[in-house]
Amino acid sequence: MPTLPRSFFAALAAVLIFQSSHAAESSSPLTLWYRGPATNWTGALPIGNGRLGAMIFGGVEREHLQLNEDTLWAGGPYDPNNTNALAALPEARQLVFEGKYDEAFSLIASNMMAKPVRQMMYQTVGDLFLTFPTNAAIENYRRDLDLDTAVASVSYTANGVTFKREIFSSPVDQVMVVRLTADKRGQISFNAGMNTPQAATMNTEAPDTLVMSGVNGDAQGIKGALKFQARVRAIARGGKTSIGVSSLSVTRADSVTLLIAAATSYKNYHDVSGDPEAITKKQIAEAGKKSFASLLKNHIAEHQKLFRRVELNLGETDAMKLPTDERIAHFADGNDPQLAALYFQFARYLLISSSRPGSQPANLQGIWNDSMNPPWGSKYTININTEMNYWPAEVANLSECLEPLTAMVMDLTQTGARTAKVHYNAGGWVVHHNTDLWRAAAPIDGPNSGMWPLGGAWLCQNLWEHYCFTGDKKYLEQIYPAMKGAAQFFLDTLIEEPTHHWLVTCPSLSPENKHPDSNTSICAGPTMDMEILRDLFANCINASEILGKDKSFRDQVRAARDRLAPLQIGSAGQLQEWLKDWDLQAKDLHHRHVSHLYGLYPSDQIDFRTTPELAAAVKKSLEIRGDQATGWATAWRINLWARLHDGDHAFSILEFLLSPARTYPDMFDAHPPFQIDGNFGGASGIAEMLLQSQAGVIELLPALPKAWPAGSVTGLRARGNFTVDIAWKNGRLTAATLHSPGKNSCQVRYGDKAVDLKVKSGGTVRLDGNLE
Ligand code: FUC
Repeated sequence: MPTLPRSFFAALAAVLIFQSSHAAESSSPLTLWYRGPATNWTGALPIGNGRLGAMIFGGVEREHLQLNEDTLWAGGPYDPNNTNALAALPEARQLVFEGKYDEAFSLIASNMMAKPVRQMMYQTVGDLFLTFPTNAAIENYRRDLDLDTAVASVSYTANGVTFKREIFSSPVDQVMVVRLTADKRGQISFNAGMNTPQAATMNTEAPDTLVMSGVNGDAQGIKGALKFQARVRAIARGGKTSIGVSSLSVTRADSVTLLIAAATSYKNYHDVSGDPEAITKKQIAEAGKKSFASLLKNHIAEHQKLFRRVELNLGETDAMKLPTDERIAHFADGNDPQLAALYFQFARYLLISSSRPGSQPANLQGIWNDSMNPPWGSKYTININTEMNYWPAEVANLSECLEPLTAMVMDLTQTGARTAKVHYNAGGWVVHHNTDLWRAAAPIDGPNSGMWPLGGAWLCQNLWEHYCFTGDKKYLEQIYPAMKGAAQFFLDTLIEEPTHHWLVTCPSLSPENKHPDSNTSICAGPTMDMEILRDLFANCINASEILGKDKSFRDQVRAARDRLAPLQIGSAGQLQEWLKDWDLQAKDLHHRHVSHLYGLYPSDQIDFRTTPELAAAVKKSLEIRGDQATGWATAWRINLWARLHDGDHAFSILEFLLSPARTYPDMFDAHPPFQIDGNFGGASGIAEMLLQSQAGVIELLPALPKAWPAGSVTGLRARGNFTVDIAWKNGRLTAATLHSPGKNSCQVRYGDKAVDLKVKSGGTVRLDGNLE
């Protein structure tokens, strides 16, 4: 047992006991449910196993599953680097330092952007339609998604027969499963067919299989290089199964299990030699050997291993009896605290379903996209969006879900090394504000968003956080070369600005915000760049010390860190977004990006207690920016207000995020349009209200809003390898439990009381609410 100060034992009786409130009841609090089929895509319900996903519409006469596979993107391996860029770099820098921003913009636009100037997009596989011969009156329709089992269901009664569909995407068997049953025999009849906007052919294979075989398309002059295949096999009990040229029908079966597989020839960003036919055939054959019951059991067990780690109870009211879309419409009226808990758990469900070891990272839409040309290509935008996708990964106890992001960063160290060389003649590696399946790293779209070389450095921060939460030294060894390479690029490219002789990035920008001195965002040394580099450099110094290597590199990094431009407070008392005090004259005072506030969240350079002046400046900046923005930008503001310890303000922004303006009926975040980052940022915001662990302190209920007077949470994670359970009543902490697997220590804080804990060996420490 760990040693505790005596005061902690005073009221040790208050032990937390949490009942599993979400067992298998039909209307469990962890269920999204609806009284009718989805009328459009953002009403349909998402399932996924990290890689293979579907949106389920739940129609009675026609079921529609819109299908995705996370490696089906346009194009093929390509090198977007622009060999003209390097020659233009010195002049671009000089123009920026002379304040000739518009001229710098033109030079960058014509010489320094990627070729092609846009990246490849993520695309749909297509659709599976099941058409049922129903024209009877329907009763008792219900469509739902149980987050605890990761199973979507549809049920209704027609002609006195109750029909049920259960649908899931199994991370174990790598297929999607649709189970159709009825409470009377011989009632299941349907036709199945697939559609796709891709270049593909539809075939059947006797006796029971539909096959879609296709190739992906060209984009921006980059040739499509992927083959893909989707297969649907019907396994019926009773009745008759037959195939046509491109469709399949089942008549009068007692029950049917459909197995759906999809794969592409993508192996990695430079190898597309996979065999999707062999892969999907094998997946269907293997799954076909198992009973539905065992497929379901495997699926649920694997899902719950991750999902059940965290339970959140914010209070329950009668509003829970309403369908989810009605609850979203009324959340801002108050009195539905459980909807915030459901939103939090939905984000955890989405991360588990869109990012598992071996899959691609969650993109702008996770893995769910019905288009060939989705908004922003449904890519990886890394000037906020992809990083935000992973904000809840550690605190919400889904550490494993980070693995695809780590793997992508490892790829980017290779493609980004070439971009560093070609565009900057620098060592290390660099990625600008976007990347795609092919790990393109050069600046895209246009100078105002693309000329930002910090994307890779920011991604390294997500990886470093994984180490901070887990203390996993092996992982640190794995990612250290990526961190070092990211830092090396900046050691080679930081440049002294003429006024104060600080080291700055140039050319760069404060993500997507135009400054007043021109019609562009191009500038030198924006605050966010300095903050990200201060973190990256500090992490490299720490890591090299922990791993006992690279002393001279460490010294170089330390020297550069000391010369970065400092944080500055501007004339309105705000945290300056740029080197110059431009904030109040900026083109858009309410701009969605709050990049310069990175220092407060996700970073801990600015802290409510240790740097109160800077925290006050952040507050001022937030007040100027306003509370309402796009989905992800609204979510970011929640995290920031939570870090300012203003729970009521954070909650009022959450009310907006959880309103129909920013949340679709299926609970997907509305940028608008749909973008998944808001779901993830919203969830991390809720966690930040209940638990924070930056700056070496574990803080309990730092920003508890009045709207959640009583509740409990178990299984949240804190930096330093702690798992934390907290309970509260009447707005006051009643008890907390900290678990740690090994020798450990930390400072725990609640309000203005703090205490140091020393954990001699792994175990559990229970605290009551009276920290003294
Ligand atoms: C950034 C944001 C946009 C959008 C896009 C995908 O560029 O500024 O709002 O989220 O990414």
